[in-house]
Amino acid sequence: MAACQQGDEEKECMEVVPSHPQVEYQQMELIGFIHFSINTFTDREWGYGDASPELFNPTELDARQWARTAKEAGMKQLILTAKHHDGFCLWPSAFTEYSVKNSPWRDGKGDLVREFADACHEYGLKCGLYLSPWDRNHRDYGKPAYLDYYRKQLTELLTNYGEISEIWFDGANGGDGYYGGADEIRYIDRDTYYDWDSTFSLVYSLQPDIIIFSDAGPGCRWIGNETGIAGETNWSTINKDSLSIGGSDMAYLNTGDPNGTHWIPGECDVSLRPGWFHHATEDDLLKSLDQLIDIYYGSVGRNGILLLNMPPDQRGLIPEKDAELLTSFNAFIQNTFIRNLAEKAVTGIGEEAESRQFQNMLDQAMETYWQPLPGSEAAGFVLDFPSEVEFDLVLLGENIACGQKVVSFHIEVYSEDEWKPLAKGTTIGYKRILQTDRTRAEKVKVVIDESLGVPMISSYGLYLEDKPVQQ
Ligand code: FUL
Repeated sequence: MAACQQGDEEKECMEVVPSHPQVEYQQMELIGFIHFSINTFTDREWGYGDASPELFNPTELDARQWARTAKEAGMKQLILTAKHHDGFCLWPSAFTEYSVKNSPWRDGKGDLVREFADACHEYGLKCGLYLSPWDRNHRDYGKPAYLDYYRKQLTELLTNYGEISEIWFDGANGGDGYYGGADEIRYIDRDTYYDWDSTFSLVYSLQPDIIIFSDAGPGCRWIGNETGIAGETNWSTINKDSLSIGGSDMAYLNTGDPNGTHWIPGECDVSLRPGWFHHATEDDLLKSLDQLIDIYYGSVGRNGILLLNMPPDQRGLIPEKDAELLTSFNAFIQNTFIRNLAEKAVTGIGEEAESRQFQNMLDQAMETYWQPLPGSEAAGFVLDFPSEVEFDLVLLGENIACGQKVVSFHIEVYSEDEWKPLAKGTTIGYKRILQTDRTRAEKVKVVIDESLGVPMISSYGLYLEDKPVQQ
């Protein structure tokens, strides 16, 4: 049982509900990924673990440029690959020589995790770190001794850099590698080797409010693909026992489960470029603005968090073209969602209680919401406009602090003296955006067709897309 805020009262909920950090996490909507490491200099995606630290030598590295770019893109958090699968550490870990301390960058005195964390905090961004469980450099990988090493590294990262809001545990595990010169293939039993429960306890003891990402949560879950697209049906609830890190069913991760035992919202990761690391050969292969907009509707617009990767180049800077694309993406979001056309409506329903409820959906607060009045027959509401309204996006959101309830809904519009169906959807969750044909209507009706318990709709909007005209 958990406590959830309902209006001014706090009530006990029987449902599966998010923790307070999980609500805050979801409210960020858009966050950024920084893949940067020795791979940036060897032009690889997965380093083997044997590249010399001498190769790591960014000439103009500026973590503040990363943070500024993220801020201008509307992101609320950045996550850095402190250690990718090759094992190279971006901070001078006391437990390995395979790190920035043996590189020419800043004469071996640099600490990129420090510069990154400071830049995030300076720009008001939350700070997250990626520490790959698979380590192709370490001689003990695959043996119990490696776990001790891994946890010591986690302790360094979660103790020395202020507040860390998310830790990323990747599912790629085991295979060939350098492994201290052994040069061999090592497989691990992904269900037992890492003893994740002990690692999670350590993480929470060091950073109690942190969000732990993995295929299996517990803070948030992988959405099951690397294209940034959540299922059209996307529950934040899922059965934890059906998941395993590196081995979960991807279709299940993509949709979640209405009967899920735990609240583990989906995080949708995708890169601006074909690869996760920067490769000069991909400089002309950036996603288009239209593709990014589709990803936004498929992630944030389907109750997900969008984790967008923007890899710095060998200078240590996010390329100008990538930064410009991100700025245009943010301008699209801001310009489209700045004007909620639903505000023009006079509610069709006369009762004061109901019109107050309508206002609850227009304010920015998630804790205030519309729900069917006791005794009302249909779970739905009608907006009546003084003159026809024109829109092509419908936005709905639930008060997820009290769980996710809506199973299906549909929209109807009234024009030329008749009601016509416009669109339908399944789950809503924190935010659901439906794209529709450009539509003019005098009245718009939202009907909740099926719900697990009484729905609590906390946001409602009608918008017209503001896409720049393509040259
Ligand atoms: C994957 C990794 O193997 C990729 O290199 C990348 O870091 C991506 C975000 O996660 O599983």
